[in-house]
Amino acid sequence: MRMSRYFLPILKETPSEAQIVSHRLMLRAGMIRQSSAGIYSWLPMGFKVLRRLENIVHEEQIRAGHHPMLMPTLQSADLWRESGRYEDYGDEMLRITDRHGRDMLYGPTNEELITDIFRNNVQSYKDLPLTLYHIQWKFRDERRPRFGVMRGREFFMKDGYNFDIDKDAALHAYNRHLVSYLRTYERMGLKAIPMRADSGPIGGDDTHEFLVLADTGESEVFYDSAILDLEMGDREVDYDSVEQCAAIKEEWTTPYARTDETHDATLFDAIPEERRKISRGIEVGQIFYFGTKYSDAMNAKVVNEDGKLVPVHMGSHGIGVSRLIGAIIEASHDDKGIIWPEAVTPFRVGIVNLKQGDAEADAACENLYQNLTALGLDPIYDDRKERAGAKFATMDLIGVPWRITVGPRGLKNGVVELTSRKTGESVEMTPADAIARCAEIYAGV
Ligand code: 5CA
Repeated sequence: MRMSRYFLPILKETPSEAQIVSHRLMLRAGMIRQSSAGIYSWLPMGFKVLRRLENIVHEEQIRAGHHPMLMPTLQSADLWRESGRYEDYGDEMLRITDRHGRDMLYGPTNEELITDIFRNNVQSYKDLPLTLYHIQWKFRDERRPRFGVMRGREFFMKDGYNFDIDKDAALHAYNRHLVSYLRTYERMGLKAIPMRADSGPIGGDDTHEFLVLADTGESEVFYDSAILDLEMGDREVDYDSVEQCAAIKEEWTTPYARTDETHDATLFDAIPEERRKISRGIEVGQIFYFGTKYSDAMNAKVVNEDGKLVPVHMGSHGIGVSRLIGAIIEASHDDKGIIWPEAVTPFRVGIVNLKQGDAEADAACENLYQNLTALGLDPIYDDRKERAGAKFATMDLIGVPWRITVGPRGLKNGVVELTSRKTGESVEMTPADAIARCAEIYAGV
Protein backbone atom coordinates (compact mmCIF):
# COMPACT_ATOMS: atom_id res chain seq x y z
CA MET A 1 0.00 0.00 0.00
CA ARG A 2 1.17 3.47 -0.83
CA MET A 3 0.43 5.76 2.06
CA SER A 4 -0.42 8.61 -0.34
CA ARG A 5 -3.35 6.61 -1.67
CA TYR A 6 -4.51 4.94 1.54
CA PHE A 7 -7.32 5.98 3.82
CA LEU A 8 -5.53 6.34 7.13
CA PRO A 9 -7.09 9.25 9.02
CA ILE A 10 -4.56 9.72 11.80
CA LEU A 11 -5.41 11.95 14.74
CA LYS A 12 -2.71 14.24 16.10
CA GLU A 13 -4.57 14.99 19.31
CA THR A 14 -5.39 12.40 21.93
CA PRO A 15 -9.15 11.87 21.79
CA SER A 16 -10.60 12.93 25.12
CA GLU A 17 -13.42 10.38 25.14
CA ALA A 18 -11.01 7.43 25.27
CA GLN A 19 -10.08 6.29 28.75
CA ILE A 20 -7.67 3.45 27.98
CA VAL A 21 -4.63 3.27 25.78
CA SER A 22 -5.95 0.72 23.25
CA HIS A 23 -9.04 2.81 22.58
CA ARG A 24 -6.93 5.97 22.22
CA LEU A 25 -4.49 4.27 19.84
CA MET A 26 -7.20 2.66 17.71
CA LEU A 27 -8.78 6.08 17.22
CA ARG A 28 -5.46 7.88 16.68
CA ALA A 29 -4.18 5.27 14.23
CA GLY A 30 -7.34 5.60 12.15
CA MET A 31 -8.56 2.05 12.78
CA ILE A 32 -12.09 2.72 14.02
CA ARG A 33 -14.63 5.50 14.37
CA GLN A 34 -17.60 5.44 16.69
CA SER A 35 -20.96 5.44 14.97
CA SER A 36 -23.07 5.42 18.13
CA ALA A 37 -22.42 4.32 21.72
CA GLY A 38 -20.55 0.99 21.60
CA ILE A 39 -20.96 0.67 17.82
CA TYR A 40 -18.02 1.25 15.51
CA SER A 41 -17.13 1.50 11.86
CA TRP A 42 -13.97 -0.36 11.01
CA LEU A 43 -11.77 1.75 8.76
CA PRO A 44 -9.41 0.01 6.33
CA MET A 45 -6.50 -0.57 8.70
CA GLY A 46 -8.72 -1.70 11.59
CA PHE A 47 -10.62 -3.97 9.25
CA LYS A 48 -7.35 -5.46 8.01
CA VAL A 49 -6.35 -6.46 11.54
CA LEU A 50 -9.84 -7.83 12.22
CA ARG A 51 -9.54 -10.03 9.12
CA ARG A 52 -6.10 -11.27 10.20
CA LEU A 53 -7.45 -12.33 13.58
CA GLU A 54 -10.47 -13.92 11.97
CA ASN A 55 -8.19 -15.95 9.69
CA ILE A 56 -6.11 -17.22 12.59
CA VAL A 57 -9.27 -18.25 14.43
CA HIS A 58 -10.56 -20.08 11.33
CA GLU A 59 -7.26 -21.87 10.76
CA GLU A 60 -7.06 -23.14 14.33
CA GLN A 61 -10.72 -24.16 14.46
CA ILE A 62 -10.50 -26.05 11.21
CA ARG A 63 -7.30 -27.70 12.43
CA ALA A 64 -9.25 -28.91 15.49
CA GLY A 65 -11.87 -30.48 13.21
CA HIS A 66 -14.60 -27.88 13.67
CA HIS A 67 -16.78 -26.77 10.76
CA PRO A 68 -17.16 -23.09 9.76
CA MET A 69 -20.60 -21.87 8.75
CA LEU A 70 -22.57 -18.64 8.96
CA MET A 71 -25.78 -17.93 10.81
CA PRO A 72 -27.69 -14.66 10.49
CA THR A 73 -27.50 -11.78 12.94
CA LEU A 74 -31.31 -11.57 13.22
CA GLN A 75 -33.12 -14.42 14.90
CA SER A 76 -36.72 -15.32 15.60
CA ALA A 77 -37.87 -14.76 19.19
CA ASP A 78 -39.81 -18.05 19.12
CA LEU A 79 -36.68 -20.18 19.39
CA TRP A 80 -35.62 -18.19 22.45
CA ARG A 81 -39.05 -18.67 23.99
CA GLU A 82 -38.49 -22.42 23.70
CA SER A 83 -35.31 -22.25 25.77
CA GLY A 84 -36.84 -19.74 28.18
CA ARG A 85 -34.12 -17.19 27.49
CA TYR A 86 -36.30 -14.67 25.63
CA GLU A 87 -37.52 -13.32 28.97
CA ASP A 88 -34.42 -14.22 31.01
CA TYR A 89 -31.94 -12.30 28.83
CA GLY A 90 -33.43 -8.99 29.92
CA ASP A 91 -32.42 -5.56 28.68
CA GLU A 92 -29.17 -6.74 27.08
CA MET A 93 -31.20 -8.22 24.23
CA LEU A 94 -32.05 -5.92 21.33
CA ARG A 95 -35.63 -6.77 20.40
CA ILE A 96 -37.04 -5.92 16.99
CA THR A 97 -40.49 -6.30 15.47
CA ASP A 98 -40.81 -6.87 11.74
CA ARG A 99 -43.61 -5.49 9.47
CA HIS A 100 -45.78 -8.52 10.21
CA GLY A 101 -45.57 -7.87 13.92
CA ARG A 102 -43.26 -10.86 14.47
CA ASP A 103 -40.79 -10.63 17.33
CA MET A 104 -37.19 -10.83 16.24
CA LEU A 105 -33.92 -10.11 17.98
CA TYR A 106 -30.34 -9.25 17.09
CA GLY A 107 -28.46 -12.33 18.28
CA PRO A 108 -26.31 -11.93 21.41
CA THR A 109 -25.23 -15.59 20.97
CA ASN A 110 -26.52 -18.62 19.06
CA GLU A 111 -27.26 -21.65 21.28
CA GLU A 112 -30.95 -21.71 20.27
CA LEU A 113 -30.47 -21.23 16.54
CA ILE A 114 -27.76 -23.87 16.24
CA THR A 115 -29.76 -26.34 18.35
CA ASP A 116 -32.69 -25.80 15.99
CA ILE A 117 -30.49 -26.48 12.96
CA PHE A 118 -29.11 -29.56 14.66
CA ARG A 119 -32.47 -31.09 15.66
CA ASN A 120 -33.87 -30.60 12.16
CA ASN A 121 -30.94 -32.29 10.47
CA VAL A 122 -29.29 -34.83 12.73
CA GLN A 123 -31.03 -37.93 14.05
CA SER A 124 -28.34 -40.47 14.75
CA TYR A 125 -25.30 -40.96 16.96
CA LYS A 126 -23.50 -41.90 13.74
CA ASP A 127 -23.33 -38.21 12.81
CA LEU A 128 -21.58 -37.35 16.07
CA PRO A 129 -19.29 -35.90 17.26
CA LEU A 130 -20.05 -32.60 15.55
CA THR A 131 -18.79 -29.09 16.19
CA LEU A 132 -20.12 -26.18 14.17
CA TYR A 133 -19.01 -22.60 14.54
CA HIS A 134 -19.29 -19.20 12.93
CA ILE A 135 -17.68 -15.79 13.25
CA GLN A 136 -20.42 -13.21 13.18
CA TRP A 137 -21.47 -9.85 14.60
CA LYS A 138 -23.34 -9.99 17.88
CA PHE A 139 -25.32 -7.38 19.72
CA ARG A 140 -25.63 -6.96 23.47
CA ASP A 141 -27.18 -3.79 24.73
CA GLU A 142 -24.55 -3.39 27.43
CA ARG A 143 -25.46 -1.00 30.22
CA ARG A 144 -22.02 0.62 30.06
CA PRO A 145 -20.40 0.19 26.66
CA ARG A 146 -16.86 1.47 27.14
CA PHE A 147 -13.20 1.20 26.29
CA GLY A 148 -13.90 1.16 22.55
CA VAL A 149 -14.06 -2.32 21.04
CA MET A 150 -13.33 -3.85 24.43
CA ARG A 151 -16.91 -3.60 25.66
CA GLY A 152 -18.97 -2.77 22.62
CA ARG A 153 -22.65 -3.20 22.02
CA GLU A 154 -22.01 -4.59 18.55
CA PHE A 155 -18.98 -6.88 18.52
CA PHE A 156 -17.44 -9.64 16.42
CA MET A 157 -17.39 -13.05 18.03
CA LYS A 158 -16.46 -16.57 17.13
CA ASP A 159 -18.99 -18.92 18.66
CA GLY A 160 -18.81 -22.68 18.34
CA TYR A 161 -21.16 -25.41 19.50
CA ASN A 162 -20.37 -29.08 20.07
CA PHE A 163 -22.91 -31.90 19.88
CA ASP A 164 -21.91 -35.18 21.48
CA ILE A 165 -23.53 -38.46 22.45
CA ASP A 166 -22.65 -38.36 26.14
CA LYS A 167 -20.88 -36.39 28.82
CA ASP A 168 -17.46 -37.99 28.24
CA ALA A 169 -17.52 -37.15 24.55
CA ALA A 170 -18.66 -33.61 25.30
CA LEU A 171 -15.86 -33.17 27.83
CA HIS A 172 -13.39 -34.18 25.13
CA ALA A 173 -14.92 -31.45 22.93
CA TYR A 174 -14.44 -29.03 25.84
CA ASN A 175 -10.79 -30.00 26.19
CA ARG A 176 -10.26 -29.82 22.43
CA HIS A 177 -11.58 -26.27 22.46
CA LEU A 178 -9.37 -25.37 25.37
CA VAL A 179 -6.31 -26.64 23.49
CA SER A 180 -7.27 -24.97 20.21
CA TYR A 181 -7.84 -21.67 22.04
CA LEU A 182 -4.41 -21.85 23.70
CA ARG A 183 -2.87 -22.25 20.25
CA THR A 184 -5.00 -19.48 18.78
CA TYR A 185 -4.00 -16.88 21.37
CA GLU A 186 -0.37 -17.92 21.31
CA ARG A 187 -0.29 -17.49 17.53
CA MET A 188 -1.59 -13.96 18.01
CA GLY A 189 1.38 -13.21 20.24
CA LEU A 190 -0.74 -13.21 23.40
CA LYS A 191 -0.51 -14.94 26.73
CA ALA A 192 -4.12 -15.82 27.60
CA ILE A 193 -4.59 -17.78 30.82
CA PRO A 194 -7.49 -20.22 31.22
CA MET A 195 -9.20 -19.47 34.53
CA ARG A 196 -12.10 -21.13 36.27
CA ALA A 197 -15.06 -18.84 35.96
CA ASP A 198 -18.79 -18.44 36.36
CA SER A 199 -21.16 -19.45 33.55
CA GLY A 200 -23.62 -16.51 33.72
CA PRO A 201 -26.59 -16.47 31.32
CA ILE A 202 -25.14 -19.23 29.09
CA GLY A 203 -25.53 -21.75 31.91
CA GLY A 204 -23.77 -25.01 32.83
CA ASP A 205 -21.27 -25.88 35.51
CA ASP A 206 -17.97 -26.35 33.72
CA THR A 207 -16.49 -23.18 32.29
CA HIS A 208 -13.15 -21.49 31.77
CA GLU A 209 -12.47 -17.94 30.72
CA PHE A 210 -9.27 -16.97 28.91
CA LEU A 211 -7.71 -13.82 30.32
CA VAL A 212 -4.97 -11.55 29.07
CA LEU A 213 -3.28 -9.77 31.96
CA ALA A 214 -3.59 -5.98 31.73
CA ASP A 215 -4.04 -3.21 34.29
CA THR A 216 -7.04 -1.95 32.37
CA GLY A 217 -8.83 -5.33 32.41
CA GLU A 218 -12.34 -5.42 33.79
CA SER A 219 -11.91 -8.64 35.79
CA GLU A 220 -9.95 -9.16 38.98
CA VAL A 221 -7.85 -12.32 38.70
CA PHE A 222 -5.89 -14.49 41.13
CA TYR A 223 -3.22 -16.85 39.88
CA ASP A 224 -0.09 -18.84 40.53
CA SER A 225 2.71 -17.19 38.53
CA ALA A 226 3.95 -20.69 37.55
CA ILE A 227 1.26 -20.67 34.87
CA LEU A 228 3.11 -17.90 33.04
CA ASP A 229 5.91 -20.35 32.23
CA LEU A 230 3.62 -22.66 30.26
CA GLU A 231 3.76 -22.60 26.49
CA MET A 232 2.06 -24.60 23.74
CA GLY A 233 5.00 -23.92 21.39
CA ASP A 234 4.91 -25.88 18.16
CA ARG A 235 4.08 -29.25 19.69
CA GLU A 236 2.04 -31.59 17.52
CA VAL A 237 -1.53 -31.87 18.71
CA ASP A 238 -3.78 -34.77 17.74
CA TYR A 239 -7.21 -33.30 18.36
CA ASP A 240 -8.79 -36.76 18.17
CA SER A 241 -6.68 -37.97 21.06
CA VAL A 242 -8.79 -37.86 24.21
CA GLU A 243 -5.68 -38.50 26.33
CA GLN A 244 -3.55 -35.79 24.77
CA CYS A 245 -6.23 -33.08 24.98
CA ALA A 246 -7.00 -34.07 28.58
CA ALA A 247 -3.30 -33.95 29.45
CA ILE A 248 -2.87 -30.48 27.99
CA LYS A 249 -5.98 -29.28 29.85
CA GLU A 250 -4.56 -30.78 33.04
CA GLU A 251 -1.22 -29.05 32.46
CA TRP A 252 -2.87 -25.64 32.03
CA THR A 253 -5.52 -25.91 34.70
CA THR A 254 -3.42 -27.37 37.53
CA PRO A 255 -1.74 -24.10 38.60
CA TYR A 256 -4.28 -21.98 40.47
CA ALA A 257 -5.94 -19.38 38.21
CA ARG A 258 -9.41 -17.99 38.91
CA THR A 259 -11.47 -14.88 38.40
CA ASP A 260 -13.01 -13.13 41.39
CA GLU A 261 -16.30 -14.96 40.74
CA THR A 262 -14.85 -18.34 41.68
CA HIS A 263 -11.85 -17.26 43.77
CA ASP A 264 -11.11 -19.52 46.76
CA ALA A 265 -8.91 -17.79 49.35
CA THR A 266 -7.93 -21.04 51.08
CA LEU A 267 -6.60 -22.64 47.89
CA PHE A 268 -4.90 -19.39 46.89
CA ASP A 269 -3.14 -19.05 50.25
CA ALA A 270 -1.66 -22.52 49.81
CA ILE A 271 0.48 -21.26 46.89
CA PRO A 272 4.04 -20.20 47.91
CA GLU A 273 3.81 -16.49 48.65
CA GLU A 274 6.22 -15.30 45.96
CA ARG A 275 4.07 -17.00 43.29
CA ARG A 276 0.73 -15.61 44.51
CA LYS A 277 -0.42 -12.93 42.08
CA ILE A 278 -3.47 -10.68 42.07
CA SER A 279 -3.99 -8.53 39.02
CA ARG A 280 -6.49 -7.54 36.37
CA GLY A 281 -7.35 -9.27 33.14
CA ILE A 282 -9.24 -8.90 29.87
CA GLU A 283 -11.55 -11.79 29.05
CA VAL A 284 -10.86 -12.76 25.44
CA GLY A 285 -12.76 -16.05 25.35
CA GLN A 286 -14.85 -18.50 27.30
CA ILE A 287 -15.73 -22.18 26.95
CA PHE A 288 -18.76 -23.88 28.48
CA TYR A 289 -20.04 -27.41 28.99
CA PHE A 290 -23.74 -27.29 29.78
CA GLY A 291 -24.82 -30.86 29.09
CA THR A 292 -28.44 -31.18 27.99
CA LYS A 293 -29.67 -27.73 29.04
CA TYR A 294 -30.66 -26.68 25.51
CA SER A 295 -31.25 -30.12 24.02
CA ASP A 296 -33.76 -30.90 26.78
CA ALA A 297 -35.55 -27.59 26.42
CA MET A 298 -35.61 -27.78 22.62
CA ASN A 299 -36.00 -31.52 22.22
CA ALA A 300 -32.75 -32.11 20.33
CA LYS A 301 -32.37 -35.88 20.47
CA VAL A 302 -30.53 -38.57 18.55
CA VAL A 303 -30.82 -42.33 18.43
CA ASN A 304 -27.95 -43.93 20.35
CA GLU A 305 -26.21 -47.25 19.68
CA ASP A 306 -28.93 -49.12 21.58
CA GLY A 307 -31.67 -47.57 19.46
CA LYS A 308 -32.83 -45.25 22.26
CA LEU A 309 -33.62 -41.54 21.77
CA VAL A 310 -31.32 -39.49 23.98
CA PRO A 311 -30.72 -35.72 24.30
CA VAL A 312 -27.34 -34.58 22.95
CA HIS A 313 -24.67 -33.17 25.25
CA MET A 314 -23.54 -29.73 24.27
CA GLY A 315 -21.17 -26.94 25.03
CA SER A 316 -20.48 -23.53 23.53
CA HIS A 317 -17.19 -21.80 23.02
CA GLY A 318 -16.57 -18.15 22.27
CA ILE A 319 -13.69 -15.90 21.26
CA GLY A 320 -14.10 -12.11 21.35
CA VAL A 321 -12.45 -11.38 18.00
CA SER A 322 -12.99 -7.61 18.00
CA ARG A 323 -12.15 -7.34 21.71
CA LEU A 324 -8.87 -9.16 21.01
CA ILE A 325 -7.59 -6.19 19.03
CA GLY A 326 -7.96 -4.02 22.12
CA ALA A 327 -6.34 -6.71 24.27
CA ILE A 328 -3.37 -7.07 21.90
CA ILE A 329 -2.79 -3.31 21.93
CA GLU A 330 -3.09 -3.14 25.74
CA ALA A 331 -0.43 -5.86 25.92
CA SER A 332 1.82 -4.44 23.20
CA HIS A 333 2.37 -0.70 22.87
CA ASP A 334 4.66 2.09 24.04
CA ASP A 335 4.31 5.86 24.32
CA LYS A 336 4.78 6.24 20.55
CA GLY A 337 1.99 3.88 19.55
CA ILE A 338 1.02 0.32 18.78
CA ILE A 339 3.60 -2.49 18.48
CA TRP A 340 1.89 -5.23 16.44
CA PRO A 341 2.94 -8.83 16.94
CA GLU A 342 4.13 -10.09 13.55
CA ALA A 343 1.25 -12.55 13.20
CA VAL A 344 -1.47 -9.92 13.31
CA THR A 345 0.12 -6.76 11.95
CA PRO A 346 -1.88 -5.01 9.21
CA PHE A 347 1.34 -4.33 7.27
CA ARG A 348 4.45 -6.40 7.64
CA VAL A 349 7.11 -3.93 6.56
CA GLY A 350 7.09 -0.13 6.44
CA ILE A 351 9.17 1.77 3.91
CA VAL A 352 10.16 5.32 4.78
CA ASN A 353 11.57 7.47 2.00
CA LEU A 354 13.59 10.21 3.67
CA LYS A 355 13.76 12.33 0.54
CA GLN A 356 10.69 11.98 -1.60
CA GLY A 357 11.43 13.38 -5.04
CA ASP A 358 15.09 12.39 -5.00
CA ALA A 359 15.42 10.17 -8.08
CA GLU A 360 17.71 7.64 -6.46
CA ALA A 361 15.75 7.38 -3.21
CA ASP A 362 12.44 7.11 -5.07
CA ALA A 363 13.79 4.36 -7.31
CA ALA A 364 15.23 2.39 -4.38
CA CYS A 365 11.91 2.62 -2.50
CA GLU A 366 9.96 1.61 -5.56
CA ASN A 367 12.22 -1.39 -5.97
CA LEU A 368 11.80 -2.41 -2.32
CA TYR A 369 8.05 -1.95 -2.60
CA GLN A 370 7.79 -4.18 -5.66
CA ASN A 371 9.99 -6.92 -4.24
CA LEU A 372 8.36 -6.96 -0.79
CA THR A 373 4.92 -7.07 -2.42
CA ALA A 374 5.96 -9.97 -4.65
CA LEU A 375 7.11 -11.89 -1.57
CA GLY A 376 3.76 -11.35 0.16
CA LEU A 377 5.34 -9.10 2.77
CA ASP A 378 2.51 -6.58 2.51
CA PRO A 379 4.56 -3.37 2.69
CA ILE A 380 3.24 0.09 3.47
CA TYR A 381 5.30 2.71 1.70
CA ASP A 382 5.24 6.23 3.09
CA ASP A 383 5.60 8.07 -0.22
CA ARG A 384 4.15 11.35 1.03
CA LYS A 385 6.06 14.62 0.83
CA GLU A 386 6.40 14.84 4.60
CA ARG A 387 9.26 15.50 6.99
CA ALA A 388 11.23 12.41 8.04
CA GLY A 389 10.12 12.99 11.65
CA ALA A 390 6.44 12.91 10.70
CA LYS A 391 6.95 9.71 8.69
CA PHE A 392 8.69 7.96 11.58
CA ALA A 393 5.95 9.09 13.96
CA THR A 394 3.26 7.65 11.69
CA MET A 395 5.04 4.28 11.32
CA ASP A 396 5.53 4.12 15.08
CA LEU A 397 1.90 5.02 15.77
CA ILE A 398 0.45 2.42 13.41
CA GLY A 399 2.83 -0.17 14.85
CA VAL A 400 4.47 -1.75 11.79
CA PRO A 401 6.96 -4.27 13.28
CA TRP A 402 9.78 -3.67 10.77
CA ARG A 403 10.76 -0.45 9.03
CA ILE A 404 13.15 0.05 6.16
CA THR A 405 14.48 3.60 5.98
CA VAL A 406 15.84 4.79 2.67
CA GLY A 407 17.82 8.02 2.22
CA PRO A 408 20.30 9.46 -0.27
CA ARG A 409 23.15 9.32 2.26
CA GLY A 410 22.81 5.58 2.89
CA LEU A 411 22.25 4.83 -0.75
CA LYS A 412 25.65 6.38 -1.58
CA ASN A 413 27.14 3.52 0.44
CA GLY A 414 24.63 1.04 -0.99
CA VAL A 415 22.71 0.61 2.28
CA VAL A 416 19.31 1.14 3.86
CA GLU A 417 18.39 0.79 7.52
CA LEU A 418 16.22 -1.99 8.97
CA THR A 419 14.63 -1.05 12.31
CA SER A 420 12.68 -3.12 14.77
CA ARG A 421 9.61 -1.34 16.18
CA LYS A 422 9.82 -3.40 19.34
CA THR A 423 13.46 -2.84 20.31
CA GLY A 424 14.19 0.28 18.29
CA GLU A 425 17.42 -1.35 17.10
CA SER A 426 18.59 -0.42 13.60
CA VAL A 427 20.99 -2.26 11.33
CA GLU A 428 22.40 -1.03 8.04
CA MET A 429 22.39 -3.47 5.15
CA THR A 430 21.90 -3.62 1.40
CA PRO A 431 18.30 -3.41 0.17
CA ALA A 432 18.53 -7.04 -0.99
CA ASP A 433 19.63 -8.15 2.47
CA ALA A 434 16.84 -6.14 4.10
CA ILE A 435 14.30 -7.91 1.92
CA ALA A 436 15.84 -11.31 2.66
CA ARG A 437 15.88 -10.56 6.39
CA CYS A 438 12.18 -9.59 6.36
CA ALA A 439 11.30 -12.73 4.41
CA GLU A 440 13.17 -14.78 7.00
CA ILE A 441 11.40 -13.06 9.93
CA TYR A 442 7.97 -13.73 8.49
CA ALA A 443 8.73 -17.23 7.18
CA GLY A 444 7.26 -18.94 10.21
CA VAL A 445 4.37 -16.53 10.77
N1 5CA B 1 -22.26 -18.56 23.66
C1 5CA B 1 -21.11 -18.36 24.49
C2 5CA B 1 -19.90 -18.98 23.91
S1 5CA B 1 -19.94 -19.00 22.22
C3 5CA B 1 -20.89 -16.89 24.76
O1 5CA B 1 -21.61 -16.05 24.27
N2 5CA B 1 -19.88 -16.60 25.55
S2 5CA B 1 -19.47 -15.17 26.10
O2 5CA B 1 -20.62 -14.46 26.56
O3 5CA B 1 -18.46 -15.39 27.07
O4 5CA B 1 -18.86 -14.35 24.94
C4 5CA B 1 -17.70 -14.82 24.28
C5 5CA B 1 -16.62 -13.76 24.21
O5 5CA B 1 -17.12 -12.62 23.51
C6 5CA B 1 -16.19 -13.21 25.56
O6 5CA B 1 -15.22 -14.03 26.15
C7 5CA B 1 -15.63 -11.86 25.18
O7 5CA B 1 -14.28 -11.98 24.78
C8 5CA B 1 -16.46 -11.46 23.99
N3 5CA B 1 -17.48 -10.44 24.39
C9 5CA B 1 -18.55 -10.62 25.18
N4 5CA B 1 -19.23 -9.47 25.34
C10 5CA B 1 -18.54 -8.51 24.64
C11 5CA B 1 -18.74 -7.12 24.39
N5 5CA B 1 -19.77 -6.46 24.90
N6 5CA B 1 -17.83 -6.47 23.61
C12 5CA B 1 -16.79 -7.14 23.07
N7 5CA B 1 -16.57 -8.46 23.26
C13 5CA B 1 -17.43 -9.14 24.03
